[in-house]
Amino acid sequence: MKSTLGSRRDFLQTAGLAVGAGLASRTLPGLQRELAQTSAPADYSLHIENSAVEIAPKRIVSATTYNGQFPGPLLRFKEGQPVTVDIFNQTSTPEQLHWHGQRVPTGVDGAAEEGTPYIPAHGMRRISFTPSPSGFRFYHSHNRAGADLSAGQYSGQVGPVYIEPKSSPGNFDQEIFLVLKEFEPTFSRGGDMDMNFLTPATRVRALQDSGESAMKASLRKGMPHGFEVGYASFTVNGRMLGHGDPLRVKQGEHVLFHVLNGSATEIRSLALPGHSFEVVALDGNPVPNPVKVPVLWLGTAERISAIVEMNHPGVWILGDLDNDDRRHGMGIIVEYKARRGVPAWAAPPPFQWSYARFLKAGVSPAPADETIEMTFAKDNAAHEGFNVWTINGASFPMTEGTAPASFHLKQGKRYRLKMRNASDDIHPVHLHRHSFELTRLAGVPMAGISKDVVMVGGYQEAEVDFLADNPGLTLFHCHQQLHMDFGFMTLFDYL
Ligand SMILES: [Cu+2]
Repeated sequence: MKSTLGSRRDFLQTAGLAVGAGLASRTLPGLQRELAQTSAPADYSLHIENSAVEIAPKRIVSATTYNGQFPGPLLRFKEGQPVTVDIFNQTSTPEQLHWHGQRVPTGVDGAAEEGTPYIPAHGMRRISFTPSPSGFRFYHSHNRAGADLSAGQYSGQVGPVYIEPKSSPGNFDQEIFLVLKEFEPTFSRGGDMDMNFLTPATRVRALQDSGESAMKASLRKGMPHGFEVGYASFTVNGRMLGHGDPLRVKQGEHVLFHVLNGSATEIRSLALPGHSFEVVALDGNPVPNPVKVPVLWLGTAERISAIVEMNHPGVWILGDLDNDDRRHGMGIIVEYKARRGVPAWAAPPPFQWSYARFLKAGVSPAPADETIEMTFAKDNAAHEGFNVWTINGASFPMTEGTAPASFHLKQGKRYRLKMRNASDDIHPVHLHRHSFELTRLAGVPMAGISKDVVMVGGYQEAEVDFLADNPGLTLFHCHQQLHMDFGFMTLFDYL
């Protein structure tokens, strides 16, 4: 069994001595002073820095990265085994590093809204926490980007985390991490989100009427469509299709792929001609019913772990279904041993994504103690040309600071979040520091699927349940950077 991050990076665990050595070579007095106060070396160290990233030969983008590379180093933790991480910020902007999908306290979660201290510009923070739950997680910047397309998750601040379970994760011959990410963002007018891939597609009439009348009223006033973001280049593990090392496989091998959509704003899909993916985990959490699918579909920040049996020898493109995005780099070559030739692509048979494929029939969720209702709405182009987003009529302040919590939890209670999307956009909705169970999507009841991001389709309703078991301020937001930065956030607190 070998483990690779794509094909070109070994995971990095900085030895204690290297922290000191690394520092000695830097002339940042503040860092040295602060490190001198810390006694033992940290288990891991991450350096936030501005770097050149070569996404294809002679195609170099400038990005903020972790440890000078994209994606950031794969961090392998052990479930329940405490770790310390030194985070050095070598940029001139205070930073937040968020441990997405982990059950951690507010002081280390990495969200200013929850009160996590910033990693100061040209400074550092040492944090300690106990990684959990096991499975595929990730880390990323939680800075607000606003109108700055070099900030937040638009740049290179994304890296994978794998928390090894106490029990065996299953049988496979090779484990491959894939981080999907676009570069060179630009603003455009009007939406291009294709959500026809998500089923069921049932829309709620009342939500549609309200969203469409708001949009018509805005356009009638002469407002343009709000800004959206597009990209010039697309990468898998930081390389455009055809420009990194291929993934090398052997016939008969079972390859476990851990796929992360590290995009700031986009939905991604992935297919490998002639092969199918047995989905074993969503957002790092094992699914009740692992089944084979021809296509993976991931909203922003979603993860899928899937096993592929390599039973169709050749040289193939593992790539996005979107022809344009794939031609601009969103793919990676899979090469069977002793096979040569031009990598082949073939569109998969028609397919639609549904979370319900991975649940066991006839299971119903536990009853909730309380239901919290939320309605999401869009105020077209309302803030300097950007759409403003509201939850129950209120948008989160656009300040990079905190705000009073809007929802109040009692520890130990099970809550049902009933979300109603009165916009035509699809939203990757994320809850910090807790996992949730999908309990109803577009009218279909379900149970047993645990996630930390759920795609809520345009004019659809979704329900998720979570246990209030991790006290402290808890951020809830849409993970689409343009949406979260312009109001689509709220806070829970514990009473
Ligand atoms: Cu959104």
